Amino acid sequence: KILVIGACGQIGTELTLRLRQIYGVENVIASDIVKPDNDVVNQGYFEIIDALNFDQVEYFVEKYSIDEVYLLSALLSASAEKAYAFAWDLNMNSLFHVLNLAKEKKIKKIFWPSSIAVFGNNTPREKTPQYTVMEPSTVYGISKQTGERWCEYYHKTFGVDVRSVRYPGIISWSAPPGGGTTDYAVDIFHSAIKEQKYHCFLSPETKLPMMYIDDAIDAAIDIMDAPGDLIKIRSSYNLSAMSFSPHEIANEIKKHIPEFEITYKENDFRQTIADSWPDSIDDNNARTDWNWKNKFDLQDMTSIMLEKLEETIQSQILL
Ligand code: VAH
Repeated sequence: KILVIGACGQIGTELTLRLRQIYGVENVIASDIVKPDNDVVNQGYFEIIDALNFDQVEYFVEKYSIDEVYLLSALLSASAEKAYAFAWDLNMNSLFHVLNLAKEKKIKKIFWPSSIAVFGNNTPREKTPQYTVMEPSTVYGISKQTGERWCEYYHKTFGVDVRSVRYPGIISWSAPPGGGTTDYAVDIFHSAIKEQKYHCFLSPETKLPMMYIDDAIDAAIDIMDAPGDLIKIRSSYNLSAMSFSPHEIANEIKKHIPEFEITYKENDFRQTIADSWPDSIDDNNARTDWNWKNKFDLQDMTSIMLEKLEETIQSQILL
């Protein structure tokens, strides 16, 4: 049985639906701190769990005889800067609760996402290596780097089978943007369809590593399905799919919506966050160890996002 904690977030939403397709609805329990009216809640088991409440997590792990936990609850980069003490508490202690349940042998396997936010201003920006300088300057990045250290420690010291990947910015259409710096690349599609224009909070040449959601979900499931002895890195694996700037994604959108216009906001606090992150990532270890490969590039993603959002917005208008 699988428990998804944070199942209503950007990754959790699509991950839960895909896990139910693969393993059966009855074998995937979704949970979050809120209970929205969506497919995750309405199409299978759902429980309200506060990831910070150890007793609650332990209760549902035992109630459903959970074997694997996908822990996705966290405050993302921009939100975490506005509530740093809570972000540290949520991002770290939710991880400790799940690591400790595994240490006590109450769960067998954990997936926990890290991020390119673990890299900082002194990290090499192009094709950032798996092993390099890591001086994160954001609350979110500090919590992800620390979390990686604890994942590796619990694996080495207590034999906990925890697996992790460093996600780039993730682009998806089914869940609303969740307070990330890279979420401009989600917002831009909504605005392009609704208003044929977008006021971007990052500057035109801000190049960032990005990934379409289907590749992100594949990575989580593939690393969890891989035989344990292939997972040689127990901090977190670099992952890469594509890199683009606001200028480049705007030009790709214009191929579909010629009248689309982009303007740029100056001095947004998220520019400082984005400037501290790499331009591109070397993910050779993940490709070698457990056969990771991305399938979607900027062109694929843009046409899918516009098509899916067009449908969604049209259906909402009809409702
Ligand atoms: C954020 N989407 O923007 C997340 C991600 C690399 C960025 O961690 O905070």
